[in-house]
Amino acid sequence: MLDLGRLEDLPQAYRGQLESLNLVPLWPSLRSVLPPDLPTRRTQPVHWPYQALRPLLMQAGELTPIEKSERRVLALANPGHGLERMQASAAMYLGMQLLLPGEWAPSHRHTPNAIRMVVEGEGAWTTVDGEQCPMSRGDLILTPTGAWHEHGHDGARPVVWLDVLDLPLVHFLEASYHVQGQRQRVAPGHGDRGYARGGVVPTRVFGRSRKAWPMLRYPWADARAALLSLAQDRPGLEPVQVTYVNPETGGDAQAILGFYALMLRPGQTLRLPARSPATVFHQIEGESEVTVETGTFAMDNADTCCAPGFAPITLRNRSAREPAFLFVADEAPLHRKLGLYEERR
Ligand code: 1HN
Repeated sequence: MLDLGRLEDLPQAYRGQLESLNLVPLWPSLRSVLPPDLPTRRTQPVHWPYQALRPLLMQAGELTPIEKSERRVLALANPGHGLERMQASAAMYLGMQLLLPGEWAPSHRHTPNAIRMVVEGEGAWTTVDGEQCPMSRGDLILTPTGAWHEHGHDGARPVVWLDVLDLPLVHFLEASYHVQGQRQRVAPGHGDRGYARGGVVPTRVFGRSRKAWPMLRYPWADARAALLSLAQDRPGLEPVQVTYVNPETGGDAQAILGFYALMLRPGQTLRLPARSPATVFHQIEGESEVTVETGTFAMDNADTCCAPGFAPITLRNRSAREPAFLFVADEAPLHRKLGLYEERR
């Protein structure tokens, strides 16, 4: 390899002149921005066990009223990026949000895209652009860029969900901001009812839905049934996985991050190739094991973990009797759009 010159090799006076003119020599820093063969990744494999974070989230409910927090969230931060940056990977933000009975998290919209994966509790709802989406365990609810959204809770027990946003990317692009709104009027119609059956979509006399985001709620009961049916139909199929898509286009449900549900058959081990995007796993049901490079996380119900890009990942169902269900989020749509997507076997 070429032996590149160091900054210190240059005369001090010359370096001073460069600095005063906002100029920087590339060659001393070339290897750090273009390392050989493999990108430098700040993203570390991290495991956030739900049983450890839950009491602290409930304590936040006692310490901070919703009026003082707007959104009561503990961010799942990756120490590799520095905790204060509140990012799980280069493009993904994760947070656990708590809404107590009777609370209301006011309406706003913002440029980053968000999704909610419901973790526990019944009776809460999110209204997205006028569509009121009930929240039950495992449901996926989209809040695409620019969509008004607010959360309310008519149930009796705390409700918790996992937020996944592309905030780190949008913030990095200097494009992140929000707008405060009024309580929304709920409009008739539910995308998850209109699009309840795969392969047939609602049709008007002329043309299809003009909504950019026709489906906002993906009930867990439907995704789970799709996985079980796929597993039964294809006993030899190794990855039993579904992608959350826009049912009008068949493309990814959101533009930047990808969302999937994966079933591990009893006792199954699944080896995933190393891929360029970072990946997040959240245990919806059952118990599994996630091995990233050399470290292994034992995933129990509602646990979340992340893996950097370019790392081989092995998933294993720890139960020999029950299937395990994982919710998966990744940066693949972004990598594909940018032409950066890679798999290495
Ligand atoms: C946000 O708007 C929500 O609407 C949750 O529930 C988490 C994290 C960062 C920025 C905006 C929400 C968020 C957020």
